[in-house]
Amino acid sequence: MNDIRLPKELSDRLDMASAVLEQARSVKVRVISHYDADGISSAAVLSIMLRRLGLSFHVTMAQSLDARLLEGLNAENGKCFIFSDMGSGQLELLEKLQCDVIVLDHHRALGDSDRIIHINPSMFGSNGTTDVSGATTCFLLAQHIDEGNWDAAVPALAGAHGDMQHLGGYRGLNADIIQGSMKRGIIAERKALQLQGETLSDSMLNSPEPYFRGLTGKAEIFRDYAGGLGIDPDVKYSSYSEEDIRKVASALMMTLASNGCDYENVSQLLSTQYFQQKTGRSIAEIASLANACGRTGNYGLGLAMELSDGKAVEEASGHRLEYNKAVVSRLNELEEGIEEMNNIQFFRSDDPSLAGALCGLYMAFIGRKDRPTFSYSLAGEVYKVSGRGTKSLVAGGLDLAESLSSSASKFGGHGGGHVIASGATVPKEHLMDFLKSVDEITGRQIKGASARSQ
Ligand SMILES: [Mn+2]
Repeated sequence: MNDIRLPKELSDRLDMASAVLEQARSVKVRVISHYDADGISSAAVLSIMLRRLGLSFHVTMAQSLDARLLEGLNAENGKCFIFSDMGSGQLELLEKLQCDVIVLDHHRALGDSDRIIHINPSMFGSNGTTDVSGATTCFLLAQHIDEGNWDAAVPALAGAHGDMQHLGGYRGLNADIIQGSMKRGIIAERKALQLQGETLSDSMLNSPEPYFRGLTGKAEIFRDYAGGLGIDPDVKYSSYSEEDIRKVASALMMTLASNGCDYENVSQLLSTQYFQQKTGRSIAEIASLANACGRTGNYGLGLAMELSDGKAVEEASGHRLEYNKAVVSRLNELEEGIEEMNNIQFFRSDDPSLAGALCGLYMAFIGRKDRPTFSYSLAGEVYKVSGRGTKSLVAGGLDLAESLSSSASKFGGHGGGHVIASGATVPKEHLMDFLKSVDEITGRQIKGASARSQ
């Protein structure tokens, strides 16, 4: 069964990777993956694949690939390295490793390499932001090696979900994986309320996604709102009638729409969801637990939770609740307003581990929609900056990967990522100059596009 049609060049590279792994019997395979939900899910896909190949391996999650990490890796002799959900931007650095290196990534590739088996579908016609994630790229290799690895489609899709690629329905290679796994009875689809937690109170008081401006985390106001709907907020969703579901969904969608949220985020509330047949677990739930594990530094637990539905799930849920409460309380503060320039909005985040998530949630649910959002956190001598846009801003010309990387390089930093979500590191004395440059480039991108379309 050939459900995933791949360009010849990409499938040639998958052949090369599978040949390298064939030869890896005598060495230990070292997996280095990004620490977010997609990266943890990538590691889960690779674990399933490597286990089935009977190879011994060791997984590490990393926040970024830098020279120091590479130095440590180089000291480990005679290994085969796999980098997942990262690496395409650091090929030159990875070329220094004295052994076989496979990169499985979907971030914008800065060049290519003869030394490295560089697998990135975005170089061969797929859109790395919407069509394929790190974990679904890993899955391409897994299913290429063994049809039996189709069970790894569950963590693969959780990774795509973690990178927000489910919004508006899965596309491209992700959609092929959905179709292939439904055909094999690995997942099933069903229309359901997309709310975290078991009751409306859980969802509205302790969950930052979706975030309802003016309601989320605000117990008294929320109770009045629920009273107005005629819904007991402490009744479990599982005992809702069809009519309850419709009533709650339409009220919440109206609230999101009146907060200016994109249609995509609004319609997501009552939408098709995918469930693992064997366990009944939803892809969205796995993604959200993986995200919380990544954000709280519980990487090993995140991986264990993806690979089994036992005690790890319970423990991960506890970390998620703590994490969610911290995010909701910070978003409540940000509702009061953040700083702006002509074309961007931005805020300081004292907790770097929350910065990217806050930035994305602020952009999607709280802030102005006519400009991208940035957060900055001090980390030693540098500021780490996260940027998030919306699909309509991207359609209007926004390219955060370009604005962040070119602005950062002007001031001795570096940056990159996706058009819609990107990051940069900037020496601390240059933060404001950097933001001014991003503001200017953003203005050009957005206005340039509207001038072209006139
Ligand atoms: Mn990713």
